[in-house]
Amino acid sequence: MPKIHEMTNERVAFRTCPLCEAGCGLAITVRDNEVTHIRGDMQDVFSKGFICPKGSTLKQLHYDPDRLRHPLIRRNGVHVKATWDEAWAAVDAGLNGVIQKYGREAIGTYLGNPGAHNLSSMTFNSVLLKSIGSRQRYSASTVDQIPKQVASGFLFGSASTVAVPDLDRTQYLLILGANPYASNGSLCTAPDFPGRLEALQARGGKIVVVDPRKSRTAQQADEWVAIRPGTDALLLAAIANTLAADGLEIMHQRLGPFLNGVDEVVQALKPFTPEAVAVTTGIDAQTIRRIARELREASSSAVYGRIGTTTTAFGTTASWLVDVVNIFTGNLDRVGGAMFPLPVAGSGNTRGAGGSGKGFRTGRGHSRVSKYPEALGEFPASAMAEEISTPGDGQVRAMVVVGGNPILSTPNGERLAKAFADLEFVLSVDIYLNETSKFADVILPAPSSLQRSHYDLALLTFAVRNVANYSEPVLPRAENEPDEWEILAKIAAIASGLGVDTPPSAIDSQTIKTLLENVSKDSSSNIFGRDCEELFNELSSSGRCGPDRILDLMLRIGPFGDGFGAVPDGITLDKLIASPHGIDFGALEPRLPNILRTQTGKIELAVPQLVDDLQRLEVLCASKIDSLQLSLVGRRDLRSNNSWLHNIEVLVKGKERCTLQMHPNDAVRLGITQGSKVRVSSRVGSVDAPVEITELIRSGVVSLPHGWGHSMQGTNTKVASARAGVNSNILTDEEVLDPLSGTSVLNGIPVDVACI
Ligand SMILES: Nc1nc2c(c(=O)[nH]1)N[C@H]1C(S)=C(S)[C@@H](COP(=O)(O)OP(=O)(O)OC[C@H]3O[C@@H](n4cnc5c(=O)[nH]c(N)nc54)[C@H](O)[C@@H]3O)O[C@H]1N2
Ligand SMILES: Nc1nc2c(c(=O)[nH]1)N[C@H]1C(S)=C(S)[C@@H](COP(=O)(O)OP(=O)(O)OC[C@H]3O[C@@H](n4cnc5c(=O)[nH]c(N)nc54)[C@H](O)[C@@H]3O)O[C@H]1N2
Ligand code: SF4
Ligand SMILES: [Mo]
Repeated sequence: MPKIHEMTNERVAFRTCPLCEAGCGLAITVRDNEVTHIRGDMQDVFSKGFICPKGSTLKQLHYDPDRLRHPLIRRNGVHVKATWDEAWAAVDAGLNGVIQKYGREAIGTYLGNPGAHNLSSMTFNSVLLKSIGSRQRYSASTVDQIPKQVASGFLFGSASTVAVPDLDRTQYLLILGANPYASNGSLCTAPDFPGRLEALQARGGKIVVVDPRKSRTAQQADEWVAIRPGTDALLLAAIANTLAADGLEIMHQRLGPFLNGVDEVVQALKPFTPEAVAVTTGIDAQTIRRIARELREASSSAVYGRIGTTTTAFGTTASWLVDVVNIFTGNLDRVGGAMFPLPVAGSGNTRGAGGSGKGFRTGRGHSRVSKYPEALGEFPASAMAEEISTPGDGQVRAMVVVGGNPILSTPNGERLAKAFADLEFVLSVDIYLNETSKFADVILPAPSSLQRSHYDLALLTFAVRNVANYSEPVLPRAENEPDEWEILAKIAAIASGLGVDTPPSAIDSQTIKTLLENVSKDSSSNIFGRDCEELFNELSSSGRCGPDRILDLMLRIGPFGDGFGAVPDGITLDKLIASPHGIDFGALEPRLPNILRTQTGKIELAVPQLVDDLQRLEVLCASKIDSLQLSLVGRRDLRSNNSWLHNIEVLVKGKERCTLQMHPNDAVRLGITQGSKVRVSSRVGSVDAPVEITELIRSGVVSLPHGWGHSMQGTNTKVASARAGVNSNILTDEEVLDPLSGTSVLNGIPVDVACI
């Protein structure tokens, strides 16, 4: 419980920061229910006091006058305040109106990034999707990490089984397309990622960073490899090719019994010699060979790829090859290598008997217009605009957007904005009136993150230690202000036809009862055969409901859980609450073969989709390079977070961040001078941005961050609009995707730059 100093009515509450994947512990001082300051929680078992400049701004975010506290309804083109009853009536009329006219397929959904950091969304988004009952599902995944999940799904049998670098113990780390000094890490949950990298170097280890930009991480690294954008799959193929040519004895010794398809992959990688890929990647053959040998000879090594590898035309293949290299060096599932977390709650790979399973598939359906295959139950975000604009059966006529800003976050923002303007009904669950929610007929405001409980159900499944950390709400909600899960449950009730008067609690009880029934039927579960009614009563006896009750269940049936008494010293939510700085369940341990869910019970190295894609990769390898063609990549800034922290003055003040970085050679060639404004044009659009000439980027490459472009009419984010920047996704092309995962190509966009 928060510590209360009775005399001053001051308390310190502990809470995990929900802004990025690092999940740092915060110590929040509250006086008379007002937050006075926020600092790092020195006792947090994982972050140990570390925070970045964003962590303390949960306070500014909470008090931001532009943050929505009431529903808004659009009347005659203008958003006006509404009561919750009015808003629910409008949601009912809007959603059910479209369902009656066109059927359920006419309702599309976009689930945005903050949902991955939000216990309400993690427990109720799936309920919402089910009740809407449409296959028109979109999310931030297809502009982000889904290639890694598809590759992992094929290899290990489950898309949640992602190997993470064992940061605290590895002696050699090859990072491709990630800049944790800015992002604080992704698909590798590690608070104070920079500190962990510095510790790696301090213990004599080596870090190599592959990035077209000399990012802050590349500057700190022992070596920077300035790759040509979009060619990481080639580099990785050549590293794997070298390892295979040198001999795979260590791999066979350590991983032999778990592997299927090694020979096939080795054969398919034959064309990708270091010499063959050198020109296209821009990396000489000698360097590639040396890195391959360093990876093999290091006492432990791990390869880690992120946004710069996933959001490219070969995102899935590059992600697969990351693990092929980890396997070929014998470092998969090994201390100091790439390891599998054992999540305390909520992971698909801790359920069931383990060792084998149903395996993983994509393409269980195709999108209506471009016939893109489904992956993880969704279609590419890039297909949203055409699905909205193309007439015919199944055309999307309404969108439900939860915590997302796709107009700024997904390709061809201008086309998508036009499509959104044409929709018959848009519902947004958001905290701002911004570039996407401005299209909404109804905006339902989620409470501030300080007003709700927190547990990182998603991100802790990718953590470099097995950790659990729960936070209680720091501040109370206003009377009648629903929690976000209640909003989601109520939309679910309305969409499933239960009527606008159905209370969220009805959906909640049904959800947890279904969960209990499913788990108690699983013979490998620690509550197999138990009486569901009894367990339901036990879970509810504390008065708990909603996400907290679901979390309690997930903890108790998890690998460290108490199994409702079956394991007396096991974990429960009560025990976690009694440890406000979190509980550390230790360093990662090997999990093969139990973690596998492939049909064969082996790691499937040579899944046909992946091996076949190497032919497409050969075409890239042979493609002619136009040395005058500039290539656009993105970047992140420590003081920004995707599209939505730009309304916080302390984060955006100072030098302009939305600049086009360019190498001096290119600037001279194009007659461009420092600070001048240039027009950047691609196949789909153009934007004007100030130039920042810097040696910290490979020549031929330019970089613009995403998430900016706050100058649209009809929004209400005053601070952000005053420093609007430009939307880099006006330049990204919705027609260019990674075919295996449907992920948009956000890096390596051909662009022209000219003075204006
Ligand atoms: N060009 C380019 N584009 C990119 C990327 C890139 O690298 N380059 N990165 C991509 C990646 S990795 C991602 S994850 C996406 C992110 O893109 P989105 O999924 O669109 O997410 P955000 O931009 O973070 O927008 C979050 C929205 O949620 C709202 N919000 C914030 N907190 C809450 C909350 O607690 N509840 C609710 N309901 N709403 C909330 C915000 O106001 C905002 O409208 O962008 C992608 N787009
Ligand atoms: N401060 C801050 N932190 C964030 C976010 C944020 O917006 N701001 N967003 C969060 C989210 S949603 C995510 S998904 C993570 C992402 O976390 P990271 O993946 O670490 O994201 P970035 O910092 O964009 O780093 C990507 C790097 O890839 C490089 N790159 C671009 N193209 C290529 C290429 O073709 N090959 C290679 N090898 N490199 C390339 C870019 O120059 C850049 O340095 O960050 C999270 N954390
Ligand atoms: S690194 Fe991420 S989790 Fe930690 S304080 Fe900063 S924004 Fe929050
Ligand atoms: Mo992301």
